[in-house]
Amino acid sequence: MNRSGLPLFLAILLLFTTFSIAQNPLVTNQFTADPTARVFNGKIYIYPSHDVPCGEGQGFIGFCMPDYHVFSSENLTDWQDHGVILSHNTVPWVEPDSYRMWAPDCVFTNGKYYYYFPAEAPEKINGKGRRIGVAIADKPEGPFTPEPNFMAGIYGIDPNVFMAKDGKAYIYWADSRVIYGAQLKPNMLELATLPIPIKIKGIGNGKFIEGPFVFERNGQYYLTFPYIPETTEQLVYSLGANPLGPYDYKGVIMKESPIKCYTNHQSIVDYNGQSYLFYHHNDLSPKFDKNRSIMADSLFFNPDGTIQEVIPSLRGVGISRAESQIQVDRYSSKSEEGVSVSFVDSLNTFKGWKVKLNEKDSWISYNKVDFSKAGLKKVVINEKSAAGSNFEIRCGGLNGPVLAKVSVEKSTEWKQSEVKLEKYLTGVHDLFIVSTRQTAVELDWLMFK
Ligand code: FUB
Repeated sequence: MNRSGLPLFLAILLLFTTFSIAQNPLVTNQFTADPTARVFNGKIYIYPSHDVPCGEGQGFIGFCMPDYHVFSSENLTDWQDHGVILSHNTVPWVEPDSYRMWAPDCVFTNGKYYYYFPAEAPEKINGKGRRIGVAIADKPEGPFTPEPNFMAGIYGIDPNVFMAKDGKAYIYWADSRVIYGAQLKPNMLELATLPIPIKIKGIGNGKFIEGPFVFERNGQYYLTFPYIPETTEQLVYSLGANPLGPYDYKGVIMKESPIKCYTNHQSIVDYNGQSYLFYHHNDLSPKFDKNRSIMADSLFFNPDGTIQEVIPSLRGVGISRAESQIQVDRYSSKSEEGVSVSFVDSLNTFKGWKVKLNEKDSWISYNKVDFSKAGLKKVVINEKSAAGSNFEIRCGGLNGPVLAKVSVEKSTEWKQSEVKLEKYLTGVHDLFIVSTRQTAVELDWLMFK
């Protein structure tokens, strides 16, 4: 390629990247938050917000959110980043460089995709210009054209739009610790009713509420939202007989973040027969919780419609292809003792994690690896061990058949070793990696070929 073609080529690459990631977090090359997942045309689309590290004097209390990307996938493993769809500097009514593009949503109706996003307007009320705009597209990934002005009658953040089965559309948002709701006109751009605060009976005296997400299931309406009972946000839900309430508080969907992320933010969708919770924690930035990362885990309803608590996992929901780099540090389960996970490079967390098996018989498992590609006869492992070590890859259980016996040479540098498989597999299997020597070994990824 000649030199003049290179910048354009790179720009296109950066705009539309595809990546394969079956684990949590779902995006590891940038920070993402507030994931609203939607199913359009048989694909799952995620509309998150986008955190960036703040420059001098930028943003609001550490949040710097300049623009929005859209991600899509057909299998929850292969994702496409469709690039930036809106920025604080491209929407006519948004204050330039305000860095307050909070949690968005997108719905399909009237043959169009309506994208709702909160941002900062230059005109302030009590020092804040929290308004909600709409942008419209013919395709779920855009291009989106923003309306020239924000929506009249709404002051707040975190819009969520619920399309009821009877064709009515409702919009919800949060302001000053209250969730508001109103019906939308069929044009999807104006309120048809005056906003009302949504009544949530039995919620208690928690400190904060934001991020509404409403859906309907078996005739019941679910109002889900992040709620702070004491220190950081839990994801909770309430049930009601009408979209605008009143709702009855029902309980916790996900407890406070184990790594103390102050915010969380949820959406719940059904995709190919399974319900999923999309949420965020700050896994790629454990020391600074305003640089967040979106995650997904399976969600289950009880027969009476109540929701089972979701425990955040590293493993996530995607099926890993055996021939892809399998990030075993995002394990499904592990031995009680002897396993530790840390960043490969703590100065660049986007390089991901590694797992260390510290002693003999320590183990991790990694579920759902798809061996349907023919001819996989070897495994390549990115590994290191200062003293040298041994481990086995077993299949289906801790004491399952041995797939490979790996002997790791002494090295303080990462090395890739290639080992012949003892057994060839087809179908989807759970892997167990078990240390067979007392000395420690570190693993970054493994890949079958
Ligand atoms: O991402 C910024 C804000 O944090 C969102 O608008 C809230 O829901 C919370 O996640």
